Order: sequence, then structure tokens, then C-alpha cells
Amino acid sequence: MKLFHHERALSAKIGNAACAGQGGARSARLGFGLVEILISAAIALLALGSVGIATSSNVNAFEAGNLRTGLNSKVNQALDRIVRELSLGDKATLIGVPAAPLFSELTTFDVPDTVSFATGVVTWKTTRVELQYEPSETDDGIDNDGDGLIDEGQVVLTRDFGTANQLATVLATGVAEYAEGEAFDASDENGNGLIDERGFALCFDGTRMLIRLTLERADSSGEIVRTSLSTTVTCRNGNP
Ligand SMILES: [Ca+2]
Ligand SMILES: [Ca+2]
Ligand SMILES: [Ca+2]
Repeated sequence: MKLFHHERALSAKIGNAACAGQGGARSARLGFGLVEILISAAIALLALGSVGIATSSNVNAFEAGNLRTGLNSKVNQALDRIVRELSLGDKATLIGVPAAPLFSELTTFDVPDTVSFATGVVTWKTTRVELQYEPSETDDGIDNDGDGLIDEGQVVLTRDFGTANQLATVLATGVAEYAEGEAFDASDENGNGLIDERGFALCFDGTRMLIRLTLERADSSGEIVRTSLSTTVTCRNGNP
């Protein structure tokens, strides 16, 4: 009997030890499972964060693409209009545009107004094309009108310039203060031969007038999107 009790006691001890071993293994498994869950959760959060960043990046790229497409259209429209006006201009009356590497952001020229059927006499009126600061913007290095652009300008066409009947038309807004890649620092960063040229710049290159235009807009994150184009035109009545 004694032996039996001892055996039972021993069995109980062995059983308790076995139970304790199972419990330890279970605790270890539980602990390991918790670590796995935490790691998985961390990976999931990282993955979600990456997706979020990628999605945000895609949205910004999409928005920038849309802005650029719109700016391309506006630059082309403005340049077409300026070329049309200048191609009517009398070269002999055109003033204000120097030969490269100098440049100007304005020019004045005469265009035909009326022609007398009786005498064939042509009357002329003066047109000016120029870069101005936008009315809500000041040349002070600050974004005064809160559109995300600093010291931006507009290209204005004024018919009957200098008369009581002069009529101004805005051809482009959001014109960069300086051409794309250019800063006011007495150097030619964008390598086009002009130094510190404005976002709208005119110059003669031999017999052709070069017109350069840079438009810009800020996207919803404040990044600036710019589009720059240039074209050439030859005025009437011969070449310079
Ligand atoms: Ca502004
Ligand atoms: Ca300003
Ligand atoms: Ca410069």
C-alpha cells in the first residue's frame, strides 16, 4: 500500500510536471503567436502606409499631369495670339525688342486699322504686348494673392495703345516672374544665351523674333508645375 501511495504520489508529481511542461509549451506558443501577430500587424501597417504613399504620389502625378496639359494648351493659345498680332505689325514701327542676348518683356508696333477704297490709304493703330504683374500680385517676393505663385505676371495685349480708346486683353495669366530654370542672379542657368530673362521674353535672333513664354500653376500640395514654349515670327515689311 505504501508503495502504491508512493507510486501514486510519484505519478501525480510526474503528471503535474507533465502538465507544467504542457502549460509552459502552451505559454511559449501563445507568446510566439503574439509576436507573430504583432509582426504581421506591423508589416500590414507598413504595407498600408506604402499603399497610402503610393496612392498619394499617383494622385499628385495625375494632378500635375492635368495641370501641365492645361498649361500646354494655354501657352500655345497665347503664343498663337501674339504671333498673329505681330505678323500684322509694321516692322518699321516695331520698338522695344533688342537682339539676343538682350531681351525685352514688351513691344509696341503699328498694325493696319482701315484701308480707303477710294485712295488705298491705310490708317494704322498702335498695339502693345507686355508682361505685367498680375493686378493682385506685387513684386515683393511674396505670394500676395495666395495662389501658390510668387510675383507671377500676365501677358497683356493693348489695342489702340496710348489713346482714350485703348483696350487691354489678358492673353495669359500665371506667367513666371523668370523663365523656367532661370533666377535673378546674373547667370544663364537654363543655357539659352539670355541672362535672367523674364517668363515672357522677346528678342531678335538674326531675322526672326523669338518669343518665349513660361506659365506656372501650383497644385494642391503647393508644388509648382511649369510649362515653357518658344516660337518665332517675322513682321511685315521686311526683316530687321
Ligand atoms: Ca501669387
Ligand atoms: Ca508678390
Ligand atoms: Ca539667371
